[in-house]
Amino acid sequence: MKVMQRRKFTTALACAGLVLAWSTPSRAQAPRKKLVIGFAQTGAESEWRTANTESIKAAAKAAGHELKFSDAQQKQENQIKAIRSFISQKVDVIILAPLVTTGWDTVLREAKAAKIPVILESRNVVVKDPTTWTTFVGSDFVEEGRRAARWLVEHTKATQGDVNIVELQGTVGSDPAIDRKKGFEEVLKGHPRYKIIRSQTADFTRAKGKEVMEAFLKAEPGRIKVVYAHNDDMAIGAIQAIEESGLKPAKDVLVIGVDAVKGAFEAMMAGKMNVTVECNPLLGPQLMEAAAKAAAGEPLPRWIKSIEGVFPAEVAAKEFPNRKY
Ligand code: GZL
Repeated sequence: MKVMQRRKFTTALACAGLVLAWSTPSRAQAPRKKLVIGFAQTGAESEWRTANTESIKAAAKAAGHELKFSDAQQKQENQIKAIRSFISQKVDVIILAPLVTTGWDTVLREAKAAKIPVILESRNVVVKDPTTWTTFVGSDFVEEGRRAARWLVEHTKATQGDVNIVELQGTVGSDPAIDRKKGFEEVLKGHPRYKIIRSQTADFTRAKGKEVMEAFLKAEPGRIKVVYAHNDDMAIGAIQAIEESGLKPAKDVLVIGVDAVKGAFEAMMAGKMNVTVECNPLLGPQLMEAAAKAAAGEPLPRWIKSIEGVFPAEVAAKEFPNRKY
């Protein structure tokens, strides 16, 4: 075997060994030590968020870690206060579900100075110094937006004329709201008859989803063909508004949501919703694995991405028994 070939072969063998070592927990691996983890959650704005909190609490308990939990009630300043408190308590790891993408530079620098790794979950941030956070555990929101638009184009290709869409956006400035809008619009760019005629935040909640949809229906009588909601809670609120206006949800107005929570499956089984794009909240086990590696100073990927699907109404009844959130 020529020297170069042998060298390549040896290198390949070494790399294969490395990958295997990283991905196959060695028998001799020391048991993970008990961690003290500070978790700054956004609040309890949706079914998704409730399932997310439950998953993380259960996984921390199962791993034998102490979880210091803070509910920010949808206020970024409360999350910043919680992070500062975790730093003063010298926790081992901080998990942050950042309400919005900006405003984190100073406090994340403080965590870095205190040598406490920060793991982002469910939403990402935009900061000057990306080394102030270790990894993001969560979904590809742009792809979720693309999937919603692809379903709509495929599902309405037999119709004629303009397809007027109203959009219920998530929390202003949040990663999922920005990126689900971006992905949806990216796909529709190639289909000019699809027009977003109204778009407004309803803050990921059912109550605001209903309120904003009522206003859209009053402002655009008889024109709205589709409502695209950045989460199922707002879609369910919109369904109530559509019904109270005398129209049939999922028939007169197509209803598209994101998350794939149980409420969406129930609405689809009742014939009131057309499709939901999955966004997995059950991130607890992945987060505990990442926390243990971060605390041990082991390498982590910058993004631990969730694997997700799309669930149209036709499969809702069959899939519903399998749903875990
Ligand atoms: C997504 C998460 C979003 C959900 C909403 O990772 O941040 O926030 O889609 C939740 O239901 O309120």
